[in-house]
Amino acid sequence: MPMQMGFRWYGEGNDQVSLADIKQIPGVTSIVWALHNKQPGEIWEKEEIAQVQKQLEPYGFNMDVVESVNVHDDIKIGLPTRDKYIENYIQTIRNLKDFGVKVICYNFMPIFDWTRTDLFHPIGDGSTALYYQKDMIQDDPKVMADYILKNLNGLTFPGWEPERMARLDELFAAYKPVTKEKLWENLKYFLEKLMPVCRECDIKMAIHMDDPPWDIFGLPRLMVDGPAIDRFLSMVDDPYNCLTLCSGSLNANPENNVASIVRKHCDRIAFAHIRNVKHFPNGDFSEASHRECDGDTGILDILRAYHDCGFEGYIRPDHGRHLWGEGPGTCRPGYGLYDRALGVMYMLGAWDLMEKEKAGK
Ligand code: DNO
Repeated sequence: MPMQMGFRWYGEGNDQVSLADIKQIPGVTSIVWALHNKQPGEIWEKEEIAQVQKQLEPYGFNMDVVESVNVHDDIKIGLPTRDKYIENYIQTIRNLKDFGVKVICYNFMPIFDWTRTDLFHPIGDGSTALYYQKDMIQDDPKVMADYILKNLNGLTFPGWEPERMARLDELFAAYKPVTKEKLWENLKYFLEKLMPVCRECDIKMAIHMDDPPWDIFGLPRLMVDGPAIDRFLSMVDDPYNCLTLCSGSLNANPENNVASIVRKHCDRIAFAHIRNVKHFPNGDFSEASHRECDGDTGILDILRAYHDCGFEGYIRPDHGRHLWGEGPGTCRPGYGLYDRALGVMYMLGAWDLMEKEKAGK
């Protein structure tokens, strides 16, 4: 199977980008989807999945990749109630199998998903991008949660469910005993329960990198660098225990060389996110266009590594800048139409050229 190009879509009525728009981007075959109205821990029912299938069908997109089936906090904390939520997760996997789903992207970050301090930061060319100002992430997580929720303009955002954000004190107290080692144990417990079902259903679990890849607000984060990835893959050494290798999440730490991780673990990367990041000397970073020279992530080296390794998984452009009238209220932070479409073309341009070279043409 050749590499498949995907595009993230948040669903009918929940995304300003339409499937008809996406259809006009050359080369996109997979819609990266989710049931965004679902709370972590709930079963995704077949009738609900069938509705998405019905929406995608006329456009000929496949629904092979789900991003994300979110993991309930009780599983991450390791509470006795986790078994009930793992059972629900397993039922969701079984239901997804009936629709041909091949990859489930998820994350194991305590409380928060990705974290930024400015969702629409001007980057100098008239566009805006997601931005992380290091010294703003110190004390009160509530200030940040309020800011993010306000800027989502009522759209759902996985990992930032208002219901969970309203219980932040309670959540922080529950995570208190969860050390980094405990979190590793809880991740292992979760995956070991899932693996037999994944094998039976032929669905790969693909963990997303932690974003940013370091502890925040005193909460431990696991998927932060090469050694952590090595540990994760050998901890549950199963071909269905895979990675969503997110170049931008990892490279927020400039020490992380994503291309070398691709070369080492390509067979366990089920899903590739391509995002470019520009670093500043004080530890701040800004997201950038996919073009290699606009950031520091080494996008072409990464694409070359995937190509050299014969990558046959799914790939998608990740966060883009907000362009040509996109901004607060008119597009989801990081998920406008235009820059991600440009990202697809950049990636396919590089890929097509490498294919041609390989074929000796
Ligand atoms: C951010 C995304 C993440 C990702 C989840 C996976 O834009 O990369 O929200 O979908 O962490 O569970």
